[in-house]
Amino acid sequence: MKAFIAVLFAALCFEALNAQCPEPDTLQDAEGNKLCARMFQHSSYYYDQSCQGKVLDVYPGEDYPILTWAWDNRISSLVVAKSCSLTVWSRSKKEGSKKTFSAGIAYHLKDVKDGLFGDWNDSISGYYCTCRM
Ligand SMILES: [Ca+2]
Repeated sequence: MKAFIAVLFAALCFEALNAQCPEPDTLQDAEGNKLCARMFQHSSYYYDQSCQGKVLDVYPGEDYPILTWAWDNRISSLVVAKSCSLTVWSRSKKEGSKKTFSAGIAYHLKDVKDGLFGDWNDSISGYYCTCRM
């Protein structure tokens, strides 16, 4: 089981070849399966390069209250697929602040406020993603 998780994790960890954020209407994985969301390690000042670094593919119905160390507090941009919504938490086990993103592109999580002074850049520690069928 551990080996399987390691392989799966490696597969999910490819780097974005094209830093342009994918379109919510056509979001799919490398094999053509429908995704619920895709999250990225880095963003950029330039909108057309704002989905950079490591890529985390999120499938419909995925519920991860605890992120691995490789992703905890690292996500800087994300795309939510059409008809889907992604709920994130700022602390693991669905604690801390909570925010729901509907279909669309969040180019800069730095610009998404969390309370009065905080923002969501490098702040996501858990997520749940769901799509209307
Ligand atoms: Ca980051």
